[in-house]
Amino acid sequence: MTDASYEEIARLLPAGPPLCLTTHESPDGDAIGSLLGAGLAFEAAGRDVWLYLAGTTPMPNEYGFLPVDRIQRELPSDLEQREFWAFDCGSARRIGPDESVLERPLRVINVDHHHDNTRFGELNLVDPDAACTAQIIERLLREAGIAIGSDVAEALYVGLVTDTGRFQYANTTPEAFRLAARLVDAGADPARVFAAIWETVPFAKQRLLGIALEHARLEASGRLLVTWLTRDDYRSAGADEPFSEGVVDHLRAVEGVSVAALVREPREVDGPRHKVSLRARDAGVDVSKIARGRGGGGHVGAAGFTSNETLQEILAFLRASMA
Ligand SMILES: [Mn+2]
Repeated sequence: MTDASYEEIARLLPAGPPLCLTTHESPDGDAIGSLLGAGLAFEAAGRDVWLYLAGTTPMPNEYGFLPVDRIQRELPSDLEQREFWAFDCGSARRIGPDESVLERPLRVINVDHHHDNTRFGELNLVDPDAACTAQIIERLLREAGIAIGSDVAEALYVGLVTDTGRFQYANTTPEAFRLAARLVDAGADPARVFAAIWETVPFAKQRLLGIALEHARLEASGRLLVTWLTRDDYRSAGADEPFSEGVVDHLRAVEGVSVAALVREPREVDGPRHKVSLRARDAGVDVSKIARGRGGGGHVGAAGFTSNETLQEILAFLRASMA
């Protein structure tokens, strides 16, 4: 368990053993963009690359314009001969339910920007100042002298534009804008990315949002806005599991709210009973701390946890966390 520098990790890139790259379950734009951006760049540099995502949850359809068909849902049969790189995973649990996977590869390299990263790799490059994991990857590629093609640039741009809330969140630093400029120079198309991600919303996803807004209620004197989605809600909206991504951001926009929470039933009946997403708006509340109180984690402003508690028990916990 060592903290590595950019230079040390960049040195591993030009040549080495076959790789298995992965990211977290229920992947967001930074997860998918980082996995594909790194995968395509490493491959173009001559590396043997297997891209892996645990679980069977369908990929969010808004990222379908990226080459997501490159991502395998099974581990490679020769995992023992591969180096395993995890992107955007704050802990080993984020990779998937079976943490013993990490015992099989040659070694594990953990590349992430979550401030509460557990350093589960043999080498850990954790940069909480990076707006997104894609930013860390772009810097690694530059330091390794690996050129960024337009496919890589567009995947990394997706990580940047989604994790910064389209350049609106507090992590939108001058470096985030400089990175955007470099990626657009390298061939990323912001208008195409915007249209693909934000103007292709399935009607069922808007219906699910409608149900979530209808359930929403203010707690803790209006500082907490919480809602929930059951499996029946997904069914009645005709929605797939990833369709709830973004719901919690709509809640956060409500006047006076400092924490927004979505409690939802996952599709798999054999897993945890609930998944909880948290967003904070004011700097005074660290939602990753609330999430850690139930074994989860994340960023100060965006975090989550899974729970076997009932909805009522989770609501009571969240209310108490706001006290
Ligand atoms: Mn991220």
